[in-house]
Amino acid sequence: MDEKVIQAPFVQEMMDATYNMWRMGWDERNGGNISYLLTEEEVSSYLDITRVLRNLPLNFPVPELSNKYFIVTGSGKYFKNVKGNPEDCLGILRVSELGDSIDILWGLKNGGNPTSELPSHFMSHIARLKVDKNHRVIMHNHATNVLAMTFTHELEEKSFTKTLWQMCTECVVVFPDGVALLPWMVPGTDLIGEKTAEKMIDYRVVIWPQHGIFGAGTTMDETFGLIETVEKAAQIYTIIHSHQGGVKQVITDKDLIALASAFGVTPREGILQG
Ligand code: 2HA
Ligand code: ZN
Repeated sequence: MDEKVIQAPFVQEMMDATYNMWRMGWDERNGGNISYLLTEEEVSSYLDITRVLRNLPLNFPVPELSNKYFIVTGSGKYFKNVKGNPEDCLGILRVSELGDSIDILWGLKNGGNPTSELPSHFMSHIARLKVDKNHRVIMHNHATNVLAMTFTHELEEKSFTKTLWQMCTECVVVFPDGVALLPWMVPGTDLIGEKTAEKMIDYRVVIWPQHGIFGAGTTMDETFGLIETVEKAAQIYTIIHSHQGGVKQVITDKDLIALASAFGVTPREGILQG
């Protein structure tokens, strides 16, 4: 039975995504976490959904997610190791009817718990589902250059977004809504979950200064690609700002407006002039 679960496309996607994120250097040690909303049909094709292994209480009730299924990374698990040991590092769970506990249906085999960032993940899923019925994935990691840029760039959403849009031609097309920023906060808490989710109503990217990035999307590829694109822009920013010669030319506001128009996206208001 468990062999069958490991063959499930959604388990394979978690194994590939975590490995790729580690390979990119974004998930040192146990850094990073992913949660992926699944349908009952998907889960029941691979698993007996009436067989509950464990029930864990939630101290932040999520009645909005009542009876919803997720596959999540485990607390303290190393992304490097997920591919080799998915049943230990991942868990498939169902939120209870009242939204005050979760049933573990598969995985987290050695008594593990879901990601320490579960409040941020669950609250962000609730926020994204309000604005996007196809929403499915929340992904967090410690993307190196995004983190670096939160030391060297002012922490203001509009100017941070504009700088990212200016770094690579495709950025405004990939994230026309821009990026949101929180103040530095203690991770793993309900409070950072609430603040992240408030931003997720309007944004698919939320940056935690000096910590990392949260991305939301409808598929694993799209969410990974979103974070990858923000990270690439932040890398360009860091490279050019450590270059002695400085910046000689930029993508202008006029260029970005022409680009958005050519690709049929609407950049968030109040960032570009012209
Ligand atoms: O250790 O990334 O934010 C997992 C994390 C916490
Ligand atoms: Zn983190």
